Amino acid sequence: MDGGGDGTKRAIAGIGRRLRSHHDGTHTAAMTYAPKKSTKSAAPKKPEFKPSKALAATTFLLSAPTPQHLPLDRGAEIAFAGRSNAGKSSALNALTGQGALARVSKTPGRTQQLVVFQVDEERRLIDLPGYGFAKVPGAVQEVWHAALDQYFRERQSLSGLLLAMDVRHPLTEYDQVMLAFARARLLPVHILLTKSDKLGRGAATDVLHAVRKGLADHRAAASVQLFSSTERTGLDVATKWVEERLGLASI
Ligand SMILES: Nc1nc2c(ncn2[C@@H]2O[C@H](COP(=O)(O)OP(=O)(O)OP(=O)(O)O)[C@@H](O)[C@H]2O)c(=O)[nH]1
Ligand SMILES: [Mg+2]
Repeated sequence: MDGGGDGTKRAIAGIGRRLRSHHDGTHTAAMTYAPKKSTKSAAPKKPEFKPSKALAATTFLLSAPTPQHLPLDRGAEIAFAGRSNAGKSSALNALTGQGALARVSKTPGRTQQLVVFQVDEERRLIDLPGYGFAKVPGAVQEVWHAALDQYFRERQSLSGLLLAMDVRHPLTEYDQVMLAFARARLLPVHILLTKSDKLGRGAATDVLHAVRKGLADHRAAASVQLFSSTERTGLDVATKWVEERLGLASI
């Protein structure tokens, strides 16, 4: 069985390679990544986290099957995007301090619509369906990509993209498509390297640095952090970013 160390080296080599291949217009398969050895004793204690008052007030508003069904395009919203099963809905729940606000599932591809949560009358969080799930039929994926494309091009109130990537599978081909969408409209991006509890601290930090370097090498402007919904780590930094993008920081 592979240990975390070998897996990390392979992963880091893969990040540069995949960013290069994306720029060449060629595509490579998503890498797989070895889980950490089960050295449970190294697990850090769960830090105390109190969600911000504003985010704690978030409520479910509606599920939109297409961008046309979204609420009025005014105020500010943050989209939570990422590969299927990356931990988008879990991150949304962790940030709002509400365990069951967005639906979390072991079955990839569960969030099928644009699920809208209202922070207040002028601010929203949008839980987007995950992409890249092989069992979703090609035709459905195409419709979905067209919808995403439209959403990113036309949505004026979209103020930031929170991109969730499993720390064991960062910067997949679809993630790079999302980064390209964001770059095309100069949309600020913050990357959560999710499920960081699945790797040892050293291995997770190596991935963090490699992703940062990979993005810088390709002038893809995005902030990046390690994040774990289950261990509740990285929540302060992520909250700050969300609040700044929603214009809540100075309130
Ligand atoms: N260990 C660990 N598991 C997590 C974490 N975050 C999410 N998970 C698990 O990963 C699975 C998928 O989580 P979701 O939050 O539903 O992922 P999603 O990106 O919203 O998935 P889709 O809506 O299907 O695209 C669930 O079984 C979660 O419990 C984390 O930080 N650590
Ligand atoms: Mg989801």
